[in-house]
Amino acid sequence: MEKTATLIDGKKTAQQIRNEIKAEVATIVDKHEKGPHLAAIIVGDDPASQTYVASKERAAKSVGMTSSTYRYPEETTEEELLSAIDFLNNDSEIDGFIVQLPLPAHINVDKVIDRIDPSKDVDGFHPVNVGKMAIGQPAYVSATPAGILELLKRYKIETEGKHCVVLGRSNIVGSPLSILMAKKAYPGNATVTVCHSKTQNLAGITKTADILICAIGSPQFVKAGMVKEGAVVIDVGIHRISADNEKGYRLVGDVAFDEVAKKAAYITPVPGGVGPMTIAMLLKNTLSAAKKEFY
Ligand code: BQF
Repeated sequence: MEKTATLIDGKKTAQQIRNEIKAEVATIVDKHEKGPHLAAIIVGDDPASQTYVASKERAAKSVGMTSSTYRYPEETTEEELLSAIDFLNNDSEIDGFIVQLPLPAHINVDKVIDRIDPSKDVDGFHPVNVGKMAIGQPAYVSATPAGILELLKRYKIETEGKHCVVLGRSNIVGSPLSILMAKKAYPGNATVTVCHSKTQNLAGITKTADILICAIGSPQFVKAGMVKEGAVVIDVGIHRISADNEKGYRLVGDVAFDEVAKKAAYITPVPGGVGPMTIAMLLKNTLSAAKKEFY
């Protein structure tokens, strides 16, 4: 028998977290007669985004939270979207809300995120929350990086002194992860390298990673030859590739799973790895919002 990596089960871990949140929500409902309320704004009809928002709504309800989704057509102007945000900022019934990304090209995403009240920014995308996270103050942390740290913690993966290579430098995943993994904390205390589209000798660097976090946005980009024997491989990618099944597609990550699993010590699958954790951590942030933990 050939050896294979231990699977880091995000689906199972996310279910555990939802159970923990559900118990806390029940306590809040007992005391205040209402649960935390998460709202979502979605603009346009991108099928993947529709799926994500539906998952978030279902997950919120599954833990006893209230969930409201506000749907706007593709042609919605930036001004209209900003007004919708003002409305939710000022609605005391809403504990936290998200604006589903990506937005249509005619809308400036930075302006939109800037408009969200930081105390309701459960996605942790507002510059105030990003800044606080960066200097170690209590803040909403972007759900995907938070979910990855939670997986490392629950699987008791050692991070101190390890070389953590982050592939990708997005505002939502790569950048915050690189900051968090370098912090004096657990998980953290790692030596962090950020790689991106201009990185020279990429495979030479990834091969030195004890922990390899793949968030480049290119399907099955990371091959076995880029991975060190015994590495921990976290796959943040999520891509629909056409397949001969009912849906007409299947999901793959940024990692060529089958070949990399033979080399890694631990690996997250796609689906069922980081994705479900992203949703669970959004609920955790919403619970924090209802408890007014940070603001
Ligand atoms: C799973 C996202 C790119 C751009 C915008 C579970 C999700 C995905 C996969 C999910 C994502 C990706 C979300 C699985 C939310 C993660 O079982 O593997 C859940 O819903 N995600 C998003 O809201 O916006 C994105 C990826």
